[in-house]
Amino acid sequence: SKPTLAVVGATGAVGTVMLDILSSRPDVWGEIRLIASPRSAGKVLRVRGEDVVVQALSPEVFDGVDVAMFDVPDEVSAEWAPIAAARGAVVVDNSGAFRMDPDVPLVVPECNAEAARNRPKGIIANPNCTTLSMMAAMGALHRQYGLRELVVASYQAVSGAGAAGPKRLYDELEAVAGDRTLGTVAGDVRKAVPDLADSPFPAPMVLNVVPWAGSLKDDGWSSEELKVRNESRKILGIPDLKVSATCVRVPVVTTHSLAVHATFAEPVTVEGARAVLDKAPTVVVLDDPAQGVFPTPADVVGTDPTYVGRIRQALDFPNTLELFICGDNLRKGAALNTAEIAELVAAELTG
Ligand code: 2RA
Repeated sequence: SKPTLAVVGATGAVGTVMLDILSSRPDVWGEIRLIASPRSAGKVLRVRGEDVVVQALSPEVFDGVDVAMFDVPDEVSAEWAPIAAARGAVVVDNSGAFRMDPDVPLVVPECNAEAARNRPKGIIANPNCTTLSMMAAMGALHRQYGLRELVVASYQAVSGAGAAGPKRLYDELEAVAGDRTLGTVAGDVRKAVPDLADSPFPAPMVLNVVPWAGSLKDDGWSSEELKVRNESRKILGIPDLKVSATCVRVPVVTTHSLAVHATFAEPVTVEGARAVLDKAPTVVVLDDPAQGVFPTPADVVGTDPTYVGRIRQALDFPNTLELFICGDNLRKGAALNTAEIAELVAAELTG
């Protein structure tokens, strides 16, 4: 019989996209159980064209569950993923709680699908959306040329901060709409938007870019920047990969972008890289600047592939490519990759 799936955090920003994804992918699941905090219990959500009542998170709710996807804050996953695993579910967790645990595989099916089978804790981690948005493309290039160094600047969408992110951006857009003087005097945008104390962001997002995402770690690094480094190394299986990232939030609702400077062991050419990326099933090359063709969030949001454009051989750096990569942070960056991992487990369970 088909395995039972639990979706924990069904009402959140990623959970909402997950229900859409589960409704449109080949259906490998028997029962789908929707789970959320007691506050959201009793809500009715639609999945696969059917109404499903959301149940409150409890140990018993995992009884009979084969695979449990978690899209909840780190501390909720840290507490509840082991409870679900102890009740027999394989957990696919999209929080940061377990990603760097040596006993938890961190999986991107295009890069390391086989790692999902080795899960001593019954938990598989899904990467952070910033790293994940470039992995399908970087994995393909790594297999061909041998990746050695990665220097990345991110351009992250506000929905990476959860449902409060887009709400804040739309509120700020309303506050500045119609004033054609804004953005001309230092501090004028800050004065025009609602109180920043109520924002998930530390500066205005509208008419601005903000060089900050995540929380402050040692020596001035942000948690997002360290995740790009640590997670890229683990997913690609290159423990000594040199990585340096600067993570920036931009006024985009959904779809993260990354400017990538990637150095390889082998000589690279633009034509060769394009051929490698063209062959990668989930990567789409959009690269014809003469015709205005390159990936932009507004043009690719809501779709599944990883888009790559602006492919150049770095003029002053041997064996190095410059790339611009876009990926929907809620789909491949979160819900879609989680669903793909869960499907790997479902295939394994049903033999
Ligand atoms: C962000 N990467 O964009 C984070 C979400 N986990 O804020």
